[in-house]
Amino acid sequence: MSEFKRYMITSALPYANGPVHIGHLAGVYIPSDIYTRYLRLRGRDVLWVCGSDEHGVPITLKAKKENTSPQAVVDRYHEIIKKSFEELGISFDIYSRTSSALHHETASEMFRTIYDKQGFIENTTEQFYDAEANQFLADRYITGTCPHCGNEKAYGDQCEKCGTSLNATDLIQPRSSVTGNVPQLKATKHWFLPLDKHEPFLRQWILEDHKEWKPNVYGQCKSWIDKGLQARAVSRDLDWGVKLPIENTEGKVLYVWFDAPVGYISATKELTPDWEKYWKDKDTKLVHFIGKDNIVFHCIIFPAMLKAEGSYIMPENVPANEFLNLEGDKISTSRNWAVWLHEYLLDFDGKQDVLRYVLTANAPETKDNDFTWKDFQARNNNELVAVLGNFVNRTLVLTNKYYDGLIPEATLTEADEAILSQITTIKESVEKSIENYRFREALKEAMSLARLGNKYLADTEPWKLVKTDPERVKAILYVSLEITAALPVLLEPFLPFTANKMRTFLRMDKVNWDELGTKNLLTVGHQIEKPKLLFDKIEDKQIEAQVNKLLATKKANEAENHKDEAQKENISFEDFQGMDIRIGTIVEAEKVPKTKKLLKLKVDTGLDERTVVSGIAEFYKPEDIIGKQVSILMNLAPRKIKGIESQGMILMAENIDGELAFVAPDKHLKSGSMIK
Ligand code: B3M
Ligand code: ZN
Repeated sequence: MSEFKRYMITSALPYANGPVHIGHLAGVYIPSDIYTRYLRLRGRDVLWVCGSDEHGVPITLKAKKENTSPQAVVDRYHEIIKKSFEELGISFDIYSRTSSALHHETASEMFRTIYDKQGFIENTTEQFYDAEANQFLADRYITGTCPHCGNEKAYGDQCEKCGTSLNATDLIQPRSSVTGNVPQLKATKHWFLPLDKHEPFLRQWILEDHKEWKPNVYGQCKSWIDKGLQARAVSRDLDWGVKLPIENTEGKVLYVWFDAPVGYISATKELTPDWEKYWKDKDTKLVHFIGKDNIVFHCIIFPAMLKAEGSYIMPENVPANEFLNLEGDKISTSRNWAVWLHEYLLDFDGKQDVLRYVLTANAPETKDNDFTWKDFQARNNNELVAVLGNFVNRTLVLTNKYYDGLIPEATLTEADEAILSQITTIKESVEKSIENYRFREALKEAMSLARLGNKYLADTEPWKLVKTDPERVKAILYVSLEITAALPVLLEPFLPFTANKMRTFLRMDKVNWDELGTKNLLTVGHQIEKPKLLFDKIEDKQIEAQVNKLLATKKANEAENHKDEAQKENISFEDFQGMDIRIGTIVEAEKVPKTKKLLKLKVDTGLDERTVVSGIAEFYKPEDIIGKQVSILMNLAPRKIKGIESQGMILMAENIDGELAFVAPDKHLKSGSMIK
């Protein structure tokens, strides 16, 4: 294994502004639980910390929306999150919170040490200010268009679409989230962490010394560093957060991304007086589990803070995952488009491992992935029930039937020994995959032992042999029982509830990972339990209920959106008449090269045939729309799009999901017919 003496594992602190959903689980908490459970099974010295991230604008915005205090919001969600993690078997050594006094003290100290070492730059800059709300607009208090990808809903600190970390003043067309007003600029003093000063260190440490990091993580870091690092403000004008620990700074707090990662350290302090060993001794392997939107904070900013402070170690790896979508759509807390953990636990009582299994088997480790309820059902029925459950059940049933549940004495053939030796081979490949943060592969390999067992039973058919060759049957069941006993060891990191059940069936204690394959796990004459099923089939109606729940959400969102779209201001009839809108017929259509959305159309307008570039390529194939009638705004000033002159605009209707449809007459009209 590795040269490290101990492990410090952290998982991103969830914002306490909503419950946890399957995206969080697949991205962060299940992989880190697998990793930590595995290390514990190997007897490693490991601490795993997490907690609620209770500061930051998402919390205060939520409080405002619900007409309550930030403290009330975090108290409520902290409890929900903590409880649901526990029920899913997420085995943190501590689940703490950043509103604790210990955390405030720890974060202040971190700031103060860097401050005393002249690690910050003091600077007065112009920040956005909402005069009506009488407050500065930090981070999510401001939205606007991302200068990098054009996302119109980017926040003042980050664009969630392209992952870029932003300064509020980078946004195009900024708006206040409080009043919707266009904000003004107002001078205010802040403290900045000069990332540029740490660039040589970061470049060497990441780009040279950690080429083994996942390509998505390494790539993001490289592009950040190559773009040139800039100083980042680590203070904010807000009244919720850790108060700035310097004199005369009333109304200022630490930036949430300054205090939150320090939360890992405070949680460790809360856990053990020995915490420094885990954070300052270079024999500790520090690993941060996060989602891809947190990469820069954990690979660039937090390490720069730790470096500036001077006494901490750096993370050895940051195995960030990509995103999990839900039924083809981006998971969203605000749109309620999610499978919420606390609801899952109610709807699928006792099926924690099914969710753990599906989210691991389908984890977004290298690219974004999709969760569907159909896939959930299929994986349960075809893999957990039909492979794992079936193998274990057959072994237990036959052992009870033939030997009253006693492990038989047997003479093994070479072929039997060869099967048993697979346990070690599989164990080694699981080990390798887990150590390299490839958990879906690791699970697949662990499950391959159950597949092997199933195939062995199918090939040897003990139920047929039992009359003619009872000695052989003893060997077959002995081998099957040893496999059954090995499975809970290999599966424990992934399916802890199932592993427990299996041990109960076999009446056996926990076995250490490293013992597996070195000795027989069951002794001859040992009594096992009467068989019970490990997994049940999930029926269509359970899946339909979940799909219907999502459909209802979709409907509700649509209604909400229509309500939201307030009517525009009145215009005069003359204003309307100024627009020349006619019916046209599409006569040619082709994709505009190197674009995703654009089609170049030739439209017969009755007057002429003209070229119009239209952003409809995601919804219409060129070959399907020849001959279609559309409405065209004729007298829109021509403009160049991707080098093509577009003469007019095709009118489109757009629904809440951003889907576009032509606005067309309900019977065929001559091209050029006027719309009035
Ligand atoms: N709460 C952001 C997030 O949930 C943040 C993580 C903090 S980790 C120190 O995406
Ligand atoms: Zn963007």
